[in-house]
Amino acid sequence: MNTKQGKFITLEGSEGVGKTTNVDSVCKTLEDLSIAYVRTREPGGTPMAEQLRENLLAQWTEPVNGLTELFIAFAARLQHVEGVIRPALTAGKWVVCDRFTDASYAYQGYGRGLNLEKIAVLEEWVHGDLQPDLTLYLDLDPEVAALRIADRDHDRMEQEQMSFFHKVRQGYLARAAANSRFRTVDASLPLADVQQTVCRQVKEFVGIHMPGAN
Ligand code: Z5A
Repeated sequence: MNTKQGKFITLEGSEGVGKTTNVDSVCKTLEDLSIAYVRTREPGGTPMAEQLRENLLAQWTEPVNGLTELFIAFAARLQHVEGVIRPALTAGKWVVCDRFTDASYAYQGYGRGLNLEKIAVLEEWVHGDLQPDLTLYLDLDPEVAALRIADRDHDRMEQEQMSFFHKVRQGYLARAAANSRFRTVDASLPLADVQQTVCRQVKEFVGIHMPGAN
């Protein structure tokens, strides 16, 4: 049963769009409003889920099946939802999460071409009663995003072809168009502008759900 009291905010987008940077902005906004929150990420958020993340992103000498990626993501998610997200929300804290199930649809569904209905079955099974309340989707041309992280070491997923990341972006745009909890942010703007938009979106959301907090 879902007994959550806090609110669940997720940030989504392809690699290098600025999710981690803007999670900082969301957390700062909540702090300024004296709202208690837990910051976390996917895959990850618990010791076991972090280890599953390493498996997902590691270089392997064997081909990695998209379905294997999906099962790893959902195994990590189950640990994360039950061990961190649900307890925090039940305790009245807000949760700010860098990626969640929309990433499975975008990367494994649209990117790898897995059946979206089968992903929906896993979603229902693992956290059917628990969905984000607000999803900030940072939209950016993957070629521009790649330039932003060009000087970093690239993990297995980041070494995919550019065509893969274009499919991922199309997936996110499709989900953003279909779900009212999404707010799409133009991540091609200068960082200060993106942060201002993110901060405004969070404040608007807080204004609706905690009118006294602003
Ligand atoms: N994955 C999956 O396949 N299935 C799933 O279900 C889930 C995940 C949950 C790990 O994600 C991988 O897991 C990911 C999808 C897969 N694979 N890939 N590829 P991750 O979130 O940990 O990894 P990431 O997407 O690669 O994150 P990142 O590289 O850390 O990027 P980011 O967080 O979006 O960006 P950033 O670090 O905040 O910013 C990058 C740089 O750009 C940095 O220098 C910033 O200062 C700069 N920046 C940020 N914003 C701006 C603007 N507006 N202008 C200019 N420069 C900027």
